[in-house]
Amino acid sequence: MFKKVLIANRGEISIRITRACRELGIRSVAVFSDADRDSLHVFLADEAYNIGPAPSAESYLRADKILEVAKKCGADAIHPGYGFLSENSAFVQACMDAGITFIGPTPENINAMGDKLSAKALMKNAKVPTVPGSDGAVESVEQAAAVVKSIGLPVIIKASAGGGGKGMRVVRTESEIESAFRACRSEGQNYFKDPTVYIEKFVSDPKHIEIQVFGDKHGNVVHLFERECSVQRRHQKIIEESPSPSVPPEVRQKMGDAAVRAAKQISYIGAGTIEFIFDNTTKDFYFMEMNTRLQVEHPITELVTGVDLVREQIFVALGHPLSFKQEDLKQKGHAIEVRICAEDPVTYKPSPGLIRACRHPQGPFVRCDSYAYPGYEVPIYYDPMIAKVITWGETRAEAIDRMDRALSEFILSGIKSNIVLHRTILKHPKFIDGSYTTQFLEKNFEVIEPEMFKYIDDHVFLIAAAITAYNDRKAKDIRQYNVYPNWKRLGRRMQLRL
Ligand code: MV4
Repeated sequence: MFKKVLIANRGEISIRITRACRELGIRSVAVFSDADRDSLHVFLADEAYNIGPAPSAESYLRADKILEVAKKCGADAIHPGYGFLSENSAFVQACMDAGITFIGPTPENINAMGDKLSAKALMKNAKVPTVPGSDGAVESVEQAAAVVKSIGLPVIIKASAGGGGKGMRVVRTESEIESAFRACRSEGQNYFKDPTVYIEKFVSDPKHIEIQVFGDKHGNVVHLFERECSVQRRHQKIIEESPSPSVPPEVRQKMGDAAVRAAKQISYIGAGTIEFIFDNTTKDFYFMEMNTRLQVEHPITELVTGVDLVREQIFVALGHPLSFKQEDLKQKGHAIEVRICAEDPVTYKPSPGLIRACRHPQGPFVRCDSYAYPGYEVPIYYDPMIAKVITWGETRAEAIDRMDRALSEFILSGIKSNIVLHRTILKHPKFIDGSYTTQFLEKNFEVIEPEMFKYIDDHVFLIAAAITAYNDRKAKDIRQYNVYPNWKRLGRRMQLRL
Protein backbone atom coordinates (compact mmCIF):
# COMPACT_ATOMS: atom_id res chain seq x y z
CA MET A 1 0.00 0.00 0.00
CA PHE A 2 1.12 3.59 -0.53
CA LYS A 3 2.15 5.32 2.69
CA LYS A 4 1.58 8.85 1.50
CA VAL A 5 -0.26 10.31 -1.50
CA LEU A 6 0.12 13.90 -2.65
CA ILE A 7 -3.04 15.36 -4.18
CA ALA A 8 -2.11 17.83 -6.91
CA ASN A 9 -5.43 19.63 -6.91
CA ARG A 10 -7.81 21.75 -4.84
CA GLY A 11 -11.45 22.02 -3.76
CA GLU A 12 -13.97 19.22 -3.71
CA ILE A 13 -11.95 16.72 -5.75
CA SER A 14 -8.96 17.07 -3.45
CA ILE A 15 -11.30 16.25 -0.54
CA ARG A 16 -12.78 13.30 -2.44
CA ILE A 17 -9.29 11.85 -2.87
CA THR A 18 -8.30 12.55 0.75
CA ARG A 19 -11.37 10.54 1.81
CA ALA A 20 -10.33 7.53 -0.26
CA CYS A 21 -6.82 7.76 1.19
CA ARG A 22 -8.04 7.98 4.78
CA GLU A 23 -10.25 4.91 4.38
CA LEU A 24 -7.19 3.00 3.15
CA GLY A 25 -4.87 4.26 5.90
CA ILE A 26 -2.82 6.35 3.47
CA ARG A 27 -1.51 9.75 4.62
CA SER A 28 -2.85 12.49 2.37
CA VAL A 29 -0.89 15.58 1.39
CA ALA A 30 -2.69 18.69 0.13
CA VAL A 31 -1.07 21.50 -1.81
CA PHE A 32 -2.45 25.02 -1.87
CA SER A 33 -1.92 28.41 -3.47
CA ASP A 34 -1.81 31.69 -1.55
CA ALA A 35 -5.54 32.13 -2.34
CA ASP A 36 -6.35 28.73 -0.82
CA ARG A 37 -4.89 28.95 2.69
CA ASP A 38 -8.40 28.66 4.16
CA SER A 39 -9.69 26.15 1.66
CA LEU A 40 -11.31 23.06 3.17
CA HIS A 41 -9.09 20.64 1.25
CA VAL A 42 -6.14 22.08 3.20
CA PHE A 43 -7.74 21.36 6.58
CA LEU A 44 -8.99 17.87 5.78
CA ALA A 45 -5.69 16.47 4.49
CA ASP A 46 -3.08 15.13 6.90
CA GLU A 47 -0.44 17.59 5.66
CA ALA A 48 -0.58 20.69 3.48
CA TYR A 49 2.08 22.71 1.67
CA ASN A 50 1.99 26.08 -0.04
CA ILE A 51 3.02 25.93 -3.70
CA GLY A 52 2.86 29.58 -4.72
CA PRO A 53 0.75 32.56 -5.77
CA ALA A 54 -2.96 32.42 -6.58
CA PRO A 55 -2.86 32.13 -10.39
CA SER A 56 -2.94 28.45 -11.42
CA ALA A 57 0.02 28.96 -13.73
CA GLU A 58 2.10 29.86 -10.67
CA SER A 59 0.81 27.12 -8.36
CA TYR A 60 -1.44 24.19 -9.36
CA LEU A 61 0.12 24.02 -12.83
CA ARG A 62 3.71 24.14 -11.55
CA ALA A 63 4.81 20.54 -12.07
CA ASP A 64 8.29 21.37 -10.75
CA LYS A 65 7.04 22.78 -7.43
CA ILE A 66 4.57 19.96 -6.90
CA LEU A 67 7.25 17.33 -7.53
CA GLU A 68 9.62 19.14 -5.19
CA VAL A 69 7.00 19.00 -2.42
CA ALA A 70 6.27 15.33 -3.17
CA LYS A 71 9.95 14.43 -2.91
CA LYS A 72 10.59 16.46 0.24
CA CYS A 73 7.54 15.20 2.11
CA GLY A 74 8.19 11.61 1.07
CA ALA A 75 5.02 10.95 -0.98
CA ASP A 76 5.14 7.70 -2.91
CA ALA A 77 2.33 8.63 -5.29
CA ILE A 78 0.57 11.65 -6.79
CA HIS A 79 -3.13 11.83 -7.62
CA PRO A 80 -3.83 14.67 -10.08
CA GLY A 81 -7.65 14.87 -9.75
CA TYR A 82 -9.22 16.49 -12.84
CA GLY A 83 -8.08 19.58 -14.76
CA PHE A 84 -4.69 21.17 -13.92
CA LEU A 85 -1.93 18.58 -14.56
CA SER A 86 -4.20 15.54 -14.88
CA GLU A 87 -3.74 15.13 -18.65
CA ASN A 88 -0.19 16.46 -18.92
CA SER A 89 1.96 13.60 -20.20
CA ALA A 90 5.21 15.47 -19.45
CA PHE A 91 4.14 15.68 -15.80
CA VAL A 92 3.39 11.95 -15.72
CA GLN A 93 6.85 11.27 -17.16
CA ALA A 94 8.46 13.60 -14.62
CA CYS A 95 6.72 11.70 -11.80
CA MET A 96 8.01 8.40 -13.18
CA ASP A 97 11.53 9.82 -13.51
CA ALA A 98 11.36 10.93 -9.86
CA GLY A 99 10.31 7.44 -8.77
CA ILE A 100 6.83 8.61 -7.76
CA THR A 101 3.77 6.68 -8.92
CA PHE A 102 1.31 8.75 -10.97
CA ILE A 103 -2.21 7.58 -10.12
CA GLY A 104 -3.54 7.64 -13.65
CA PRO A 105 -2.76 6.61 -17.22
CA THR A 106 0.63 6.35 -18.92
CA PRO A 107 2.11 9.26 -20.93
CA GLU A 108 1.52 7.15 -24.06
CA ASN A 109 -2.18 6.75 -23.15
CA ILE A 110 -2.55 10.52 -22.79
CA ASN A 111 -0.67 11.34 -25.99
CA ALA A 112 -2.61 8.78 -28.04
CA MET A 113 -5.86 10.57 -27.19
CA GLY A 114 -4.60 14.17 -27.01
CA ASP A 115 -4.43 14.52 -30.77
CA LYS A 116 -8.01 14.14 -32.05
CA LEU A 117 -7.06 13.12 -35.55
CA SER A 118 -4.74 10.29 -34.51
CA ALA A 119 -7.23 9.26 -31.81
CA LYS A 120 -9.93 8.99 -34.47
CA ALA A 121 -7.69 6.87 -36.70
CA LEU A 122 -6.93 4.55 -33.78
CA MET A 123 -10.64 4.23 -33.03
CA LYS A 124 -11.48 3.39 -36.64
CA ASN A 125 -8.90 0.60 -36.46
CA ALA A 126 -10.59 -0.68 -33.30
CA LYS A 127 -13.96 -0.66 -35.11
CA VAL A 128 -15.34 2.02 -32.81
CA PRO A 129 -17.98 4.03 -34.73
CA THR A 130 -16.66 7.43 -35.91
CA VAL A 131 -18.40 10.22 -37.82
CA PRO A 132 -17.86 10.03 -41.62
CA GLY A 133 -15.43 12.71 -42.73
CA SER A 134 -12.09 13.65 -44.21
CA ASP A 135 -10.10 10.61 -43.02
CA GLY A 136 -7.09 12.68 -42.07
CA ALA A 137 -5.91 16.27 -42.10
CA VAL A 138 -7.34 18.76 -44.57
CA GLU A 139 -4.56 20.98 -45.88
CA SER A 140 -6.24 23.45 -48.23
CA VAL A 141 -9.51 25.20 -49.01
CA GLU A 142 -9.71 23.17 -52.25
CA GLN A 143 -9.36 19.93 -50.34
CA ALA A 144 -11.98 21.11 -47.84
CA ALA A 145 -14.39 21.85 -50.69
CA ALA A 146 -13.76 18.38 -52.14
CA VAL A 147 -14.51 16.71 -48.80
CA VAL A 148 -17.73 18.73 -48.49
CA LYS A 149 -18.72 17.61 -52.00
CA SER A 150 -18.27 13.96 -51.10
CA ILE A 151 -19.98 13.92 -47.66
CA GLY A 152 -22.48 16.75 -48.15
CA LEU A 153 -23.48 19.69 -45.95
CA PRO A 154 -23.64 20.50 -43.10
CA VAL A 155 -20.11 19.69 -41.91
CA ILE A 156 -18.03 20.61 -38.90
CA ILE A 157 -14.36 21.61 -39.17
CA LYS A 158 -12.32 20.72 -36.10
CA ALA A 159 -8.83 21.54 -34.91
CA SER A 160 -6.99 18.27 -34.28
CA ALA A 161 -5.42 19.60 -31.08
CA GLY A 162 -8.73 21.09 -29.89
CA GLY A 163 -11.11 19.80 -27.29
CA GLY A 164 -13.92 20.88 -25.04
CA GLY A 165 -15.47 22.90 -27.86
CA LYS A 166 -12.51 25.12 -28.78
CA GLY A 167 -11.43 25.25 -32.41
CA MET A 168 -14.65 24.06 -34.09
CA ARG A 169 -16.69 25.62 -36.91
CA VAL A 170 -19.99 24.41 -38.33
CA VAL A 171 -20.39 24.95 -42.07
CA ARG A 172 -23.94 25.03 -43.45
CA THR A 173 -23.42 26.59 -46.90
CA GLU A 174 -20.67 26.24 -49.50
CA SER A 175 -19.83 29.93 -49.25
CA GLU A 176 -18.77 29.50 -45.60
CA ILE A 177 -16.15 26.81 -46.26
CA GLU A 178 -13.18 29.09 -46.87
CA SER A 179 -13.65 31.41 -43.88
CA ALA A 180 -14.46 28.52 -41.50
CA PHE A 181 -11.41 26.56 -42.67
CA ARG A 182 -9.10 29.55 -42.13
CA ALA A 183 -10.66 30.47 -38.78
CA CYS A 184 -10.32 26.92 -37.51
CA ARG A 185 -6.68 26.65 -38.58
CA SER A 186 -5.72 29.89 -36.90
CA GLU A 187 -7.62 28.97 -33.71
CA GLY A 188 -5.76 25.66 -33.65
CA GLN A 189 -2.47 27.50 -34.11
CA ASN A 190 -3.24 30.21 -31.54
CA TYR A 191 -4.77 28.07 -28.78
CA PHE A 192 -2.93 24.78 -29.25
CA LYS A 193 0.11 25.61 -31.45
CA ASP A 194 -1.12 23.16 -34.07
CA PRO A 195 -2.98 24.32 -37.21
CA THR A 196 -4.02 20.78 -38.25
CA VAL A 197 -7.77 20.53 -38.96
CA TYR A 198 -10.12 17.82 -40.21
CA ILE A 199 -13.72 17.68 -41.38
CA GLU A 200 -16.71 15.62 -40.25
CA LYS A 201 -20.34 15.38 -41.20
CA PHE A 202 -22.20 17.58 -38.68
CA VAL A 203 -24.56 15.61 -36.45
CA SER A 204 -27.27 18.08 -35.50
CA ASP A 205 -28.69 18.30 -32.01
CA PRO A 206 -26.90 15.27 -30.50
CA LYS A 207 -26.92 13.98 -26.97
CA HIS A 208 -23.62 13.70 -25.08
CA ILE A 209 -23.26 10.21 -23.71
CA GLU A 210 -20.02 8.89 -22.27
CA ILE A 211 -18.86 5.53 -20.99
CA GLN A 212 -16.68 5.08 -17.91
CA VAL A 213 -13.87 2.63 -18.58
CA PHE A 214 -11.21 1.14 -16.34
CA GLY A 215 -8.03 -0.70 -17.28
CA ASP A 216 -5.37 -2.34 -15.11
CA LYS A 217 -1.69 -3.18 -15.63
CA HIS A 218 -2.54 -6.79 -16.55
CA GLY A 219 -4.44 -5.99 -19.75
CA ASN A 220 -7.93 -6.18 -18.25
CA VAL A 221 -10.39 -3.51 -19.41
CA VAL A 222 -14.02 -3.14 -18.33
CA HIS A 223 -16.68 -0.47 -18.68
CA LEU A 224 -18.95 0.87 -15.96
CA PHE A 225 -21.85 1.88 -18.21
CA GLU A 226 -22.87 5.33 -19.38
CA ARG A 227 -23.43 8.82 -18.08
CA GLU A 228 -25.63 11.25 -19.96
CA CYS A 229 -24.23 14.79 -19.84
CA SER A 230 -26.38 16.65 -22.35
CA VAL A 231 -27.41 19.39 -19.91
CA GLN A 232 -24.55 21.73 -20.69
CA ARG A 233 -23.90 25.31 -21.65
CA ARG A 234 -20.88 26.45 -23.63
CA HIS A 235 -19.34 23.00 -23.18
CA GLN A 236 -19.69 23.19 -19.40
CA LYS A 237 -21.76 20.30 -18.09
CA ILE A 238 -24.17 21.18 -15.33
CA ILE A 239 -26.36 18.10 -14.76
CA GLU A 240 -25.42 14.47 -15.39
CA GLU A 241 -27.35 11.26 -14.93
CA SER A 242 -26.89 7.52 -15.16
CA PRO A 243 -28.34 5.53 -16.80
CA SER A 244 -29.26 7.73 -19.78
CA PRO A 245 -33.04 7.87 -20.29
CA SER A 246 -32.45 7.59 -24.07
CA VAL A 247 -30.22 4.53 -24.38
CA PRO A 248 -32.02 1.21 -25.02
CA PRO A 249 -30.42 -1.93 -23.55
CA GLU A 250 -29.04 -3.26 -26.84
CA VAL A 251 -27.42 0.11 -27.65
CA ARG A 252 -25.94 0.26 -24.13
CA GLN A 253 -24.33 -3.10 -24.75
CA LYS A 254 -22.88 -1.90 -28.08
CA MET A 255 -21.59 1.36 -26.59
CA GLY A 256 -19.99 -0.45 -23.67
CA ASP A 257 -18.31 -2.94 -26.00
CA ALA A 258 -17.09 -0.12 -28.26
CA ALA A 259 -15.68 1.77 -25.25
CA VAL A 260 -13.81 -1.33 -24.07
CA ARG A 261 -12.38 -1.84 -27.60
CA ALA A 262 -11.33 1.84 -27.60
CA ALA A 263 -9.48 1.53 -24.29
CA LYS A 264 -7.94 -1.83 -25.24
CA GLN A 265 -6.67 -0.37 -28.51
CA ILE A 266 -4.33 1.91 -26.53
CA SER A 267 -3.68 -0.51 -23.61
CA TYR A 268 -5.33 2.00 -21.32
CA ILE A 269 -4.51 1.96 -17.60
CA GLY A 270 -6.71 3.48 -14.90
CA ALA A 271 -9.99 5.40 -15.04
CA GLY A 272 -10.96 6.95 -18.38
CA THR A 273 -14.03 8.11 -20.24
CA ILE A 274 -15.00 7.53 -23.84
CA GLU A 275 -17.18 10.38 -25.05
CA PHE A 276 -19.76 9.76 -27.76
CA ILE A 277 -22.27 11.93 -29.53
CA PHE A 278 -25.59 10.15 -29.76
CA ASP A 279 -28.33 10.69 -32.32
CA ASN A 280 -31.53 10.22 -30.33
CA THR A 281 -33.60 9.68 -33.49
CA THR A 282 -31.54 6.88 -35.04
CA LYS A 283 -29.84 5.81 -31.76
CA ASP A 284 -26.50 5.89 -33.64
CA PHE A 285 -23.43 6.86 -31.64
CA TYR A 286 -20.01 8.13 -32.68
CA PHE A 287 -16.69 8.41 -30.88
CA MET A 288 -15.75 12.03 -30.08
CA GLU A 289 -12.84 11.98 -27.68
CA MET A 290 -11.41 10.21 -24.68
CA ASN A 291 -10.79 11.90 -21.35
CA THR A 292 -7.80 10.29 -19.72
CA ARG A 293 -8.67 11.21 -16.12
CA LEU A 294 -11.21 10.88 -13.34
CA GLN A 295 -14.15 13.13 -14.21
CA VAL A 296 -16.21 15.59 -12.18
CA GLU A 297 -19.32 13.44 -12.69
CA HIS A 298 -17.74 10.15 -11.52
CA PRO A 299 -20.03 9.92 -8.43
CA ILE A 300 -23.14 8.99 -10.44
CA THR A 301 -21.28 5.95 -11.75
CA GLU A 302 -20.22 5.14 -8.20
CA LEU A 303 -23.83 5.26 -6.99
CA VAL A 304 -25.30 3.03 -9.71
CA THR A 305 -22.47 0.48 -9.74
CA GLY A 306 -21.39 0.53 -6.08
CA VAL A 307 -17.73 0.88 -7.13
CA ASP A 308 -15.45 3.40 -5.37
CA LEU A 309 -13.61 4.70 -8.43
CA VAL A 310 -10.87 6.56 -6.54
CA ARG A 311 -10.10 3.54 -4.38
CA GLU A 312 -9.93 1.44 -7.55
CA GLN A 313 -7.55 3.99 -9.14
CA ILE A 314 -5.23 3.59 -6.16
CA PHE A 315 -5.23 -0.21 -6.33
CA VAL A 316 -4.67 -0.18 -10.09
CA ALA A 317 -1.73 2.23 -9.64
CA LEU A 318 -0.28 -0.24 -7.10
CA GLY A 319 -0.40 -2.90 -9.80
CA HIS A 320 -3.37 -4.87 -8.51
CA PRO A 321 -5.72 -6.43 -11.05
CA LEU A 322 -9.19 -4.84 -11.24
CA SER A 323 -11.29 -5.84 -8.23
CA PHE A 324 -14.26 -6.80 -10.46
CA LYS A 325 -14.97 -8.41 -13.81
CA GLN A 326 -17.35 -7.09 -16.44
CA GLU A 327 -20.00 -9.63 -15.50
CA ASP A 328 -19.86 -8.52 -11.84
CA LEU A 329 -20.99 -5.02 -12.80
CA LYS A 330 -24.67 -4.08 -12.86
CA GLN A 331 -26.48 -0.77 -13.05
CA LYS A 332 -28.70 -0.53 -10.00
CA GLY A 333 -31.28 2.27 -9.87
CA HIS A 334 -30.66 5.79 -11.07
CA ALA A 335 -28.31 8.60 -10.04
CA ILE A 336 -28.27 12.33 -10.85
CA GLU A 337 -25.61 14.93 -10.16
CA VAL A 338 -26.01 18.70 -10.26
CA ARG A 339 -23.05 21.04 -10.16
CA ILE A 340 -23.47 23.91 -7.73
CA CYS A 341 -21.57 26.94 -8.97
CA ALA A 342 -20.85 30.29 -7.38
CA GLU A 343 -22.49 32.20 -10.21
CA ASP A 344 -25.45 34.43 -10.96
CA PRO A 345 -28.25 32.11 -12.17
CA VAL A 346 -29.64 34.81 -14.47
CA THR A 347 -26.46 36.15 -16.11
CA TYR A 348 -24.26 33.06 -15.57
CA LYS A 349 -21.48 35.42 -14.40
CA PRO A 350 -19.19 34.07 -11.67
CA SER A 351 -20.13 35.23 -8.17
CA PRO A 352 -17.10 34.68 -5.96
CA GLY A 353 -17.04 36.07 -2.42
CA LEU A 354 -17.78 35.34 1.18
CA ILE A 355 -20.13 32.48 2.09
CA ARG A 356 -22.30 33.48 5.05
CA ALA A 357 -24.78 30.70 5.73
CA CYS A 358 -24.07 27.24 4.36
CA ARG A 359 -25.96 24.08 5.16
CA HIS A 360 -25.56 21.08 2.90
CA PRO A 361 -28.38 18.72 1.95
CA GLN A 362 -28.52 15.45 3.83
CA GLY A 363 -30.91 12.58 4.28
CA PRO A 364 -31.48 9.27 2.53
CA PHE A 365 -29.64 8.63 -0.74
CA VAL A 366 -28.16 12.11 -0.93
CA ARG A 367 -24.43 12.70 -1.37
CA CYS A 368 -22.87 16.13 -1.34
CA ASP A 369 -19.23 16.57 -2.36
CA SER A 370 -18.44 20.16 -1.42
CA TYR A 371 -15.71 22.39 -0.12
CA ALA A 372 -18.02 25.21 0.95
CA TYR A 373 -18.33 26.27 4.61
CA PRO A 374 -19.69 29.34 6.38
CA GLY A 375 -17.03 32.04 6.49
CA TYR A 376 -15.18 30.71 3.42
CA GLU A 377 -14.37 33.16 0.69
CA VAL A 378 -14.70 31.62 -2.78
CA PRO A 379 -11.65 32.86 -4.71
CA ILE A 380 -11.92 34.41 -8.16
CA TYR A 381 -9.01 32.47 -9.58
CA TYR A 382 -10.46 29.03 -10.15
CA ASP A 383 -13.49 27.15 -11.42
CA PRO A 384 -16.74 28.46 -9.87
CA MET A 385 -17.99 24.95 -9.03
CA ILE A 386 -18.10 24.70 -5.23
CA ALA A 387 -20.23 21.62 -4.66
CA LYS A 388 -21.91 18.65 -6.29
CA VAL A 389 -25.19 17.19 -5.10
CA ILE A 390 -25.76 13.60 -6.10
CA THR A 391 -28.95 11.65 -5.43
CA TRP A 392 -29.87 8.04 -5.98
CA GLY A 393 -33.30 6.50 -6.53
CA GLU A 394 -34.72 3.12 -7.43
CA THR A 395 -36.19 4.86 -10.50
CA ARG A 396 -35.35 8.03 -12.44
CA ALA A 397 -38.47 9.77 -11.12
CA GLU A 398 -37.43 8.98 -7.56
CA ALA A 399 -33.90 10.31 -8.14
CA ILE A 400 -35.34 13.54 -9.59
CA ASP A 401 -37.80 14.06 -6.72
CA ARG A 402 -35.04 13.36 -4.26
CA MET A 403 -32.78 15.90 -5.97
CA ASP A 404 -35.47 18.57 -5.75
CA ARG A 405 -35.92 17.75 -2.08
CA ALA A 406 -32.16 17.86 -1.47
CA LEU A 407 -31.80 21.20 -3.26
CA SER A 408 -34.70 22.61 -1.22
CA GLU A 409 -32.57 21.96 1.89
CA PHE A 410 -29.39 23.50 0.51
CA ILE A 411 -28.83 26.79 2.31
CA LEU A 412 -26.18 28.97 0.73
CA SER A 413 -26.05 32.71 1.24
CA GLY A 414 -23.56 35.51 0.78
CA ILE A 415 -22.76 34.44 -2.77
CA LYS A 416 -25.10 33.80 -5.68
CA SER A 417 -25.50 30.23 -6.87
CA ASN A 418 -27.31 28.24 -9.54
CA ILE A 419 -29.38 26.18 -7.06
CA VAL A 420 -32.69 27.70 -8.20
CA LEU A 421 -31.71 27.25 -11.84
CA HIS A 422 -31.21 23.55 -11.16
CA ARG A 423 -34.62 23.26 -9.50
CA THR A 424 -36.20 24.99 -12.49
CA ILE A 425 -34.46 22.66 -14.98
CA LEU A 426 -35.60 19.59 -12.99
CA LYS A 427 -39.21 20.71 -13.56
CA HIS A 428 -38.85 21.28 -17.32
CA PRO A 429 -40.96 18.86 -19.43
CA LYS A 430 -37.97 18.09 -21.68
CA PHE A 431 -35.87 17.18 -18.67
CA ILE A 432 -38.65 15.13 -17.10
CA ASP A 433 -39.31 13.12 -20.28
CA GLY A 434 -35.56 12.65 -20.86
CA SER A 435 -35.65 13.92 -24.46
CA TYR A 436 -33.30 16.86 -23.81
CA THR A 437 -30.22 17.24 -26.03
CA THR A 438 -27.02 19.31 -25.93
CA GLN A 439 -29.08 22.26 -27.27
CA PHE A 440 -31.53 22.11 -24.37
CA LEU A 441 -29.99 24.73 -22.07
CA GLU A 442 -29.09 27.19 -24.80
CA LYS A 443 -32.57 26.88 -26.36
CA ASN A 444 -34.57 27.10 -23.13
CA PHE A 445 -32.37 28.82 -20.57
CA GLU A 446 -30.07 31.15 -22.52
CA VAL A 447 -32.12 34.16 -21.47
CA ILE A 448 -33.50 33.72 -18.00
CA GLU A 449 -36.30 35.82 -16.66
CA PRO A 450 -36.21 35.95 -12.88
CA GLU A 451 -39.93 34.97 -12.93
CA MET A 452 -38.86 31.52 -14.13
CA PHE A 453 -37.71 30.83 -10.59
CA LYS A 454 -40.79 32.24 -8.94
CA TYR A 455 -42.94 29.15 -8.72
CA ILE A 456 -40.37 27.40 -6.60
CA ASP A 457 -41.80 27.78 -3.16
CA ASP A 458 -38.81 28.79 -1.25
CA HIS A 459 -38.99 28.75 2.44
CA VAL A 460 -35.29 28.00 2.10
CA PHE A 461 -34.55 31.59 1.25
CA LEU A 462 -36.29 32.67 4.40
CA ILE A 463 -34.15 30.30 6.42
CA ALA A 464 -31.03 31.49 4.64
CA ALA A 465 -31.93 35.11 5.27
CA ALA A 466 -32.53 34.35 8.92
CA ILE A 467 -29.19 32.61 9.31
CA THR A 468 -27.41 35.39 7.47
CA ALA A 469 -28.94 38.00 9.73
CA TYR A 470 -27.97 35.91 12.75
CA ASN A 471 -24.39 35.63 11.56
CA ASP A 472 -24.21 39.34 10.89
CA ARG A 473 -25.40 40.12 14.41
CA LYS A 474 -22.96 37.64 15.93
CA ALA A 475 -19.84 38.82 14.19
CA LYS A 476 -18.90 42.24 12.91
CA ASP A 477 -16.61 40.52 10.49
CA ILE A 478 -18.07 37.29 9.15
CA ARG A 479 -14.53 35.89 9.02
CA GLN A 480 -14.64 35.69 12.82
CA TYR A 481 -17.72 33.55 12.57
CA ASN A 482 -16.68 30.06 11.72
CA VAL A 483 -18.59 26.97 12.66
CA TYR A 484 -15.31 25.08 12.64
CA PRO A 485 -12.91 27.24 14.66
CA ASN A 486 -10.74 24.27 15.53
CA TRP A 487 -10.14 23.45 11.92
CA LYS A 488 -8.60 26.82 11.41
CA ARG A 489 -6.28 26.39 14.38
CA LEU A 490 -5.41 22.88 13.34
CA GLY A 491 -5.07 24.02 9.76
CA ARG A 492 -2.41 26.55 10.65
CA ARG A 493 -0.38 23.87 12.38
CA MET A 494 -0.75 21.54 9.45
CA GLN A 495 0.56 24.02 6.92
CA LEU A 496 4.03 22.61 7.38
CA ARG A 497 7.23 24.19 6.19
CA LEU A 498 9.51 22.16 4.04
C1 MV4 B 1 -19.64 17.32 -33.12
C2 MV4 B 1 -20.99 17.74 -33.13
C3 MV4 B 1 -21.76 17.42 -34.22
N1 MV4 B 1 -21.22 16.72 -35.24
N2 MV4 B 1 -19.16 16.63 -34.17
C4 MV4 B 1 -18.34 19.52 -29.09
C5 MV4 B 1 -17.14 19.33 -28.22
C6 MV4 B 1 -16.45 18.11 -28.71
N3 MV4 B 1 -16.43 17.14 -27.68
C7 MV4 B 1 -17.21 17.66 -29.90
N4 MV4 B 1 -18.37 18.49 -30.05
C8 MV4 B 1 -19.27 18.28 -31.04
N5 MV4 B 1 -18.83 17.58 -32.09
C9 MV4 B 1 -19.94 16.35 -35.20
N6 MV4 B 1 -19.43 15.65 -36.22
C10 MV4 B 1 -21.46 18.47 -32.05
C11 MV4 B 1 -20.61 18.74 -31.00
C12 MV4 B 1 -21.18 19.51 -29.93
C13 MV4 B 1 -21.37 18.97 -28.67
C14 MV4 B 1 -20.97 17.68 -28.37
C15 MV4 B 1 -21.16 17.17 -27.12
C16 MV4 B 1 -21.75 17.95 -26.15
C17 MV4 B 1 -22.12 19.25 -26.41
C18 MV4 B 1 -21.95 19.78 -27.67
C19 MV4 B 1 -22.34 21.08 -27.92
C20 MV4 B 1 -22.14 21.60 -29.16
C21 MV4 B 1 -21.54 20.82 -30.16
